[in-house]
Amino acid sequence: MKPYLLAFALVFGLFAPPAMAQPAAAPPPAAAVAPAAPAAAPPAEMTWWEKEAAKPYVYEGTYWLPPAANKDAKGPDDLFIWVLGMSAFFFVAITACVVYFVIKYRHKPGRKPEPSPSHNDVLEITWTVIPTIIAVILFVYGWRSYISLTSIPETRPENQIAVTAQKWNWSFRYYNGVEDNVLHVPVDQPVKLTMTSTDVLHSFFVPVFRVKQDIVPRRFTYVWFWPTRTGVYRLYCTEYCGKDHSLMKTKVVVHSAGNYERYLSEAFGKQMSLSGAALGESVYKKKGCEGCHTLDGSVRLGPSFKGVWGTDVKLGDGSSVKFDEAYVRNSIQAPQGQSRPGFPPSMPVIPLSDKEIEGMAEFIKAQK
Ligand code: HEC
Ligand SMILES: [Cu+2]
Repeated sequence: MKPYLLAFALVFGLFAPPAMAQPAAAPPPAAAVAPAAPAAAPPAEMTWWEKEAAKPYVYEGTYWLPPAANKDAKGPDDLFIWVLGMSAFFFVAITACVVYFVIKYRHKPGRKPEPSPSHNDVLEITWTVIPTIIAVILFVYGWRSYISLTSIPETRPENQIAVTAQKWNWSFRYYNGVEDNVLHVPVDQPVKLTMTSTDVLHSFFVPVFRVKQDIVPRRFTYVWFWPTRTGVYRLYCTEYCGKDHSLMKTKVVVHSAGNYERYLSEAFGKQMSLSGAALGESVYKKKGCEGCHTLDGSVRLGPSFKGVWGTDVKLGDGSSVKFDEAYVRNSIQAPQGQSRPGFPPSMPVIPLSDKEIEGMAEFIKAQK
């Protein structure tokens, strides 16, 4: 670490407030007595696991990493403290020597500079042997935690979760077909993630678990952890993956014993019961369409779905086509087949079932 960064870390790390300041409560509106605006449509009923995920984070942000909630986090934590402590020690020691020598040997009238010694065996052996020992200790520590991070224990099928990262969305798929944007895991059991990307490099990072792993298109990478505490924690993408990289974040919900199984079976029931526009909406949110297609008319990577149903769509080859069920199906199954001018050919092939495609068409039809 560069000395100035370390100084920064020490100053801000030690004096940062324990939690990010919450915005002050908004003052009551001046026209509090005026009749309330017409109430918006009541929000759809939340399931218990959605309410669980909507709870506040167990740890709010500070400069430091939050306390670990993974059985295997001691290695990386010890190493971090070691490196930080050593950097702090050498930073202070070297700076003190520099200041001392600058003052002691400064130029004075009548004092002649002395030639530097050309050779000093004791000194040279010392400054080779001590750093070598330090480097070897760090290597052994690092190697040990690397081995444990990459030795994935046997887990039951329920705890093996498939992760798809895409611009700019996370999708978690469980063994029974349940899909979610929030990662649900059980406490006190090893969990294994098998991850891939549909587009560019992404990276999975959950600070409380102290695990970070790149996600690579057309390849699978793995990560595992053993949650030790229930609650809601942050999950980030830590690979710069384009314009909305900073929004590519979600949550991990660590469930207490039994609740995870309840989530799997009830979410499965809910998913199977969806059809039509409700299924389309769920696909829109869970399969990453939301990352590129808005519902409010604004353009992200792809065209918005607002008010497009039944219109004539101008295609790149000059022809035009009606926005109907067939166009939706073609756009999803062969995204580059009927491409539109002004949009990059960046729509990925996202496999959807016939029922999901029909639901998607219903959902787009409903965006007036
Ligand atoms: C990475 C960005 C991206 C994602 C994710 C994405 N799309 Fe697209 N989509 C595009 C782009 C860009 C176009 C327009 C270019 C083209 O037609 O080839 C498009 C076009 C479409 C069209 C035609 C719309 C029109 O106005 O012409 C439909 C329908 C569509 N996408 C549906 C979906 C669905 C459903 C999903 C989710 C399962 C999805 N898209 C996910 C980028 C994306
Ligand atoms: Cu990303």
